[in-house]
Amino acid sequence: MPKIHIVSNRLPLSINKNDNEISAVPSVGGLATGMRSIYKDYGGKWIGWTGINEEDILPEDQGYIDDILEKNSCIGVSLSSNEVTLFYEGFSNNTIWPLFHYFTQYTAHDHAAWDAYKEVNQKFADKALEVAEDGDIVWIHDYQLLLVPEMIKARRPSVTVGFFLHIPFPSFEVFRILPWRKELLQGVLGADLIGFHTYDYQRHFFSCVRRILGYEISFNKIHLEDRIILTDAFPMGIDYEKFHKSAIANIQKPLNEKSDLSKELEKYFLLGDNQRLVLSIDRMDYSKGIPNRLRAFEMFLEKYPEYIGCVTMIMLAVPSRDEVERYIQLKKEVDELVGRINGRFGSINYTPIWYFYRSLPFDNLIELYSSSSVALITPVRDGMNLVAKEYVACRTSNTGVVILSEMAGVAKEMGEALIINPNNEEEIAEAIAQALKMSIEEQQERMLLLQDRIKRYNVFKWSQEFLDGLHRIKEFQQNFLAKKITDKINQKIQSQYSSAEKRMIFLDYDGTLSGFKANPQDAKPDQELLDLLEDLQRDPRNIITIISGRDRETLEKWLGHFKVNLIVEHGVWLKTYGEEWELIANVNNSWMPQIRPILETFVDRTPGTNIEEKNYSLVWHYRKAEPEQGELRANELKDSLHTLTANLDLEIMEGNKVIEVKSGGINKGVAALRFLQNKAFDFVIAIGDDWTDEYMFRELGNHEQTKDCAVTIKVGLKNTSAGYKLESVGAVRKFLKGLTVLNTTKNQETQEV
Ligand code: GDG
Repeated sequence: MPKIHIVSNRLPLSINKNDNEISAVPSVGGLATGMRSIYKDYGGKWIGWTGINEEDILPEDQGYIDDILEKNSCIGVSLSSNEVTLFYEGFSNNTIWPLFHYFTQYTAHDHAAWDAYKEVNQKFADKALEVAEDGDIVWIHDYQLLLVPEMIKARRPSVTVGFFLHIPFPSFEVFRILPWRKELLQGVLGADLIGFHTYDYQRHFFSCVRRILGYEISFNKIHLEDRIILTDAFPMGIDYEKFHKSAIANIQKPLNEKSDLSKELEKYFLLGDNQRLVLSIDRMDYSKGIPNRLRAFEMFLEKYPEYIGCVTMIMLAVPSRDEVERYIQLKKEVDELVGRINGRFGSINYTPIWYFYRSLPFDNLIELYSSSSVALITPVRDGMNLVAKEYVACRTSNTGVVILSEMAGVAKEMGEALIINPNNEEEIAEAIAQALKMSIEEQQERMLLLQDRIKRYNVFKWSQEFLDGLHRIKEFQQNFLAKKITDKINQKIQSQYSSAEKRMIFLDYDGTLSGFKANPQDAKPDQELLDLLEDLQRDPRNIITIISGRDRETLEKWLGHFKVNLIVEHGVWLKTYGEEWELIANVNNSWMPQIRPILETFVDRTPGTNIEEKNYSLVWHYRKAEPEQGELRANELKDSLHTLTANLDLEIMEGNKVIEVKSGGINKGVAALRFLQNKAFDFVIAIGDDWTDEYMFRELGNHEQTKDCAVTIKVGLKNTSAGYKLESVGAVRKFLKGLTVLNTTKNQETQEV
């Protein structure tokens, strides 16, 4: 059974060193809870940083730490204090964190931090590679480790790699700001499955992948050069039962077992029937919208003075990154606001805000969730926000109201909450009043729906769905690779090739022999390709035909000096080497004046697009257009053309970022057969990458003369009627090179004989 390994910045246990004493405490966070059962059940390891700087570990501590790690199936990544500063506090928390939460003004661009990020990501990857064997699954978590998927995939492609991002993925306009945007995207794309909390984050990611790297995306799959990968939204859940049962146990606790906090809360409720608590829990972070929340609460007390004295906000702010200037400033602002509000509305027996700047034990957390009438959750950005779900799980009476920022991922799943814009303080103030006035029936109606959903899609279901996604994409990849040319198949083709006396080699040009370029003229043959064609044509048994959608002039200019035949404009023109161009079929171009204006309107409305006029076809190119708009317009154009061309005997062809209109009845298949007619070839190879080549694959595969001796090869991973697949232009060149080597060997042998 394949093992499942987890990689995250921190391990599921916290190793601390206080007064030279080492201690370890299991983490209680959602990630640790969700993953703990998985990696242990599947015999895997958890790879992460122990939390102690390398320099602080004495040689005598090491054995003890190793022991703890070993017992918990963990592998520690050791980091120096400098690495922690640059990789963790630096690039992770000073660059990615603010940028991904839309705080562009806080985003640092520091080269030393980026270098450290790369080096430390490599350290994590190396540790994972020490344990991950062929066929294992490695599941990597979060923004600190964006480069690890690619680092693992490059060294061990047989490992299935999953990646989950716990924070938002920002829109293209924000992500593009990063100087290292390409590297980060390439890094994550090493994964086979990439998971986000919401479809919005996934959508933003797609947009960045399309615009920055130019990869094609269909539904939720991304087509890389040599792989297809899957992305999906998996909203993370909580261990619902744990929270729910703890809340029940809390109610049933005998007085002598109650915590001090619990006793204080009971005293508070004894003050009167109207006493209500509004709860706020977060890390002290600028993304959490704490000042807005406080100002909104102030506005609420101002507008609804009847609540002064009986509504109290409990604010738990857990210290975080508290040595960083920005966080010190935030803390100062929050302290001042709390002081101002308490000073303004407080009295001897009323403190409007109970403010805790510390972390509380789990049991206290449950007590707060259980006792509060309202959960006030107003982050300005939040990947998910588990506090909202935990509050719902603890509401054993099915009452209570959640006020939720629309900027938190969790808002997508909690439509029954009161959804607010965190920047609209007035709206938040109104929502607090609405929540406090809401009837018990309405509260229960909303709460039951929330509970039902959150209970069902819990953290275990979440992790299981992610793993199912990984299996799904693996299966899909395997099916897709079913036609891949393996070493064994390659040997078979080579032996057929070697024994053939007269071979025809059909080669498409763009996307087959040469990669796509933004400007089509830049795809002219490079030296490697020229050498390759030179080697292929040298063998007198080979006849090479370049079969392309390009125009006559370009191909003749680029390749006319070789001993090759040319078929251009998808089969309109044909040129046997040494002879004149001939028209294959009776085509006309009288339709062009009718169709050209339509294409022109699309050019006018879609920046970055242009029209190419060939002798017998018109082509609308949209490779340089903004990708989503390009796709949208391409669909529109196809629609318009289909209606208009119905009576004109035209064909509308969709190539790679092109829509081409040409006279009907001509295609690469018809043209290829024309070339083969009455000629005794005993071996045919046809290689092409887009659907215009499918005509050729089909004709060669079905035709009496060729069906037994044609090897048809599709470049790329899409469905095809070709017999085989090669993943990229590089692979095509390597494959052909392999054939030319056979030429040389055979020729040498002949000479030696
Ligand atoms: C990321 C994303 C995403 C809080 N105070 C105390 C305490 N907590 C616990 C809560 C909750 C967790 O911390 C906070 O969860 P969040 O979801 O709000 O945020 P993070 O885990 O910091 O960060 C976030 C999450 O990953 C999961 O993908 O939701 O958007 O930023 O579980 O209960 N726990 C204890 N004492 C406290 O004082 N014991």
